[in-house]
Amino acid sequence: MKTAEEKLKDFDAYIESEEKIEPKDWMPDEYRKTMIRQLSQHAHSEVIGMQPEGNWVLRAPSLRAKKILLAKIQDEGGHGLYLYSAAETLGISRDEMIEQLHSVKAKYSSIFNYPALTWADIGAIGWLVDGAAIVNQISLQRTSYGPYSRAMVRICKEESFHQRQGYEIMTTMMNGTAEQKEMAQDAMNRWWWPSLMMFGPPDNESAHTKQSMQWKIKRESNDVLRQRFIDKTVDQAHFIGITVPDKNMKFNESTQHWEISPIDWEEFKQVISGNGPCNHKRLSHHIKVHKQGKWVREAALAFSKNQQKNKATLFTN
Ligand code: FAQ
Repeated sequence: MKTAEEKLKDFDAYIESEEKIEPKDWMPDEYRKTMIRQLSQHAHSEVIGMQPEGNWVLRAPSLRAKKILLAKIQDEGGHGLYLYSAAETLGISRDEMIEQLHSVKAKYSSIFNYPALTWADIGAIGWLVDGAAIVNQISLQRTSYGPYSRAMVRICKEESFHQRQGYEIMTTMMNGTAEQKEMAQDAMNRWWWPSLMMFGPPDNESAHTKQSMQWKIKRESNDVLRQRFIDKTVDQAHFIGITVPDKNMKFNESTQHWEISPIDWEEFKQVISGNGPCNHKRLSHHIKVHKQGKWVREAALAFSKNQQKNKATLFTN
């Protein structure tokens, strides 16, 4: 029988050899805890993220735009479901995760505490928010937990369509009337900084990065991913003639990176402590709808129990 120390040594060696950890494998409690925290936060973000966009389904400017937006929102719900299922393989139930969300013990992404005020915000969410999400998630395809890594592969395929639909909206508006250009710029001004905050605090203040990178849960640090997103997105902004709201931003020829002004981390802290513009609205809506959906969950459960009973009778007869 191996000691805890020996098990940990084997686990570390296994991670080092780029093998995936699977649900029934032994893992340190802290690894399990971190994985549950990140997976459940990620799942909650996908589901809460449906709210700002859902607000625009009935006001989409054309049938084409409405169909695309509906498909995107539905995808986000699906991502939430894969991620809740992946988290459940670690021994936590969906009900527990939802309870932690409702009692503010679990977080969801800071970005979804901002309002979607105009149609251009739908463009900005797709371009910037999905754009940031995809940079993070491409890296997470190589995460060490098997079910998370596999969910990420599928999610990334869909996110790339989401990013393109947002960029298409922004491109169309930037080629439109003066008012449309103004709306697109206004959305850019409001979503740029919050989308940079999505990557989390700077590396030197990030509580979990060091251990998560040792365990290959995170493959790259918050700052590295944030910089990758900045470099990609600034070029895309220039291409459609939209201004990045950062007067001091400059291109560093020697590093080949765009350097930005300092991020307002106080705003980030406020938002993740429940004081963002929409925290209360997002959570209370989720709680209300979850209560309203109780009968659906019960009916689905009763149906599936009935199916199982019928199957059992079929095999015993
Ligand atoms: N918001 O030590 P770190 C999407 C917290 S999906 C809120 O750096 P970590 C799709 C962090 O939890 C977007 N809290 O933490 C879509 C920790 O607090 P805790 C979601 C944040 O975990 C698009 C503390 O700060 N994506 O957008 C945030 O190592 C459009 C210290 O931070 C994911 O969740 C934040 N932004 O790194 C849907 C990706 N950042 O838990 C609909 C998976 C940090 O100790 C429409 N997650 N915190 O109380 C990750 O990659 C990581 O968890 C990070 C944070 C990078 C987010």
